[in-house]
Amino acid sequence: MSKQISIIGAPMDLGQSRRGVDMGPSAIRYAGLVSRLEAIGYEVEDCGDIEISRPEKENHDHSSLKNLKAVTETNERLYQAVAEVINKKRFPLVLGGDHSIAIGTLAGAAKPYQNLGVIWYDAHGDLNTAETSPSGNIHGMPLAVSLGLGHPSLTSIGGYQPKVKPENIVIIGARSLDKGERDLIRKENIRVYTMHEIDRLGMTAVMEEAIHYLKDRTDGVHLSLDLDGLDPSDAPGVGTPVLGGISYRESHLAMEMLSEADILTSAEFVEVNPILDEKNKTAEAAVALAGSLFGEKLL
Ligand code: 6HN
Ligand code: MN
Ligand code: MN
Ligand code: MN
Repeated sequence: MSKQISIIGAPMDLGQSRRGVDMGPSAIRYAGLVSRLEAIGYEVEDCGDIEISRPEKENHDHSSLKNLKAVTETNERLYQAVAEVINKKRFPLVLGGDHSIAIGTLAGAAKPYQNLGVIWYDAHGDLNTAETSPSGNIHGMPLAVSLGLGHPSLTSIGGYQPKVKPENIVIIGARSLDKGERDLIRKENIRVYTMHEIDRLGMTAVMEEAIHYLKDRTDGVHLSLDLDGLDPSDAPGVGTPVLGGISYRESHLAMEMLSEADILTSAEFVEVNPILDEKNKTAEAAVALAGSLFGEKLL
């Protein structure tokens, strides 16, 4: 992994309907992200936040997708920002924002690779399209978009598609999947470690398997960490909490194992909503997990 990290804030809340997640990057910075990474020995550059397009009052293309135009424009900018960081041979660390920003992150992160692996750490699959979505919220769609499925203005961001192949994806922590998402997972045979596998095998075995699987078939790996993958008792500041999630300790273990495996080429932390949080607990969890992910050691 590059010893130089570039942080990009993507304070967008237009991919869903609860305000406040646009303050996620601030809350994560406030919780001490930069100094935490510097203390491990990284050279850290904070690029600040990308510009977020304003939502339109009316849905001018009459699409069922909420704020499609603004989400598209914003992700085009995020794509550019991530691509620039990678061109400088630095490690892109993107702070959300709701999970719709993964569309832009992945467009940038996947570009230099033939087979980018993706670890999707999340309570949800985020594999909906306009046809299967129960909500019309684009934050429930970024993984499908990255597979080339969904609205053309989203799938074409970055000028190429798909960004990732179904066999290069591992979903960890799933416990809420919509019907269309389950159908897609079965059809494409996407590897999913639900809470059942985490309970049954334990996080150690799950991560060993996931890492081994990705190592064999990919030439880079992106971690997309949705804080709602964690249990709401450990990460209450998220817009779509689901009971029965991954614990704080299990999450640290997962990050430590990723650090040891040294396979990551990009990462993002999303869905931190300070308005719904308890004393910045979720942003603090994000920073602590980033510490483990980037190799922080107690002794
Ligand atoms: N997230 N599956 C639901 C939907 O509206 O499509 C929830 C999506 C949650 C998305 O947490 O990033
Ligand atoms: Mn109209
Ligand atoms: Mn998500
Ligand atoms: Mn989620």
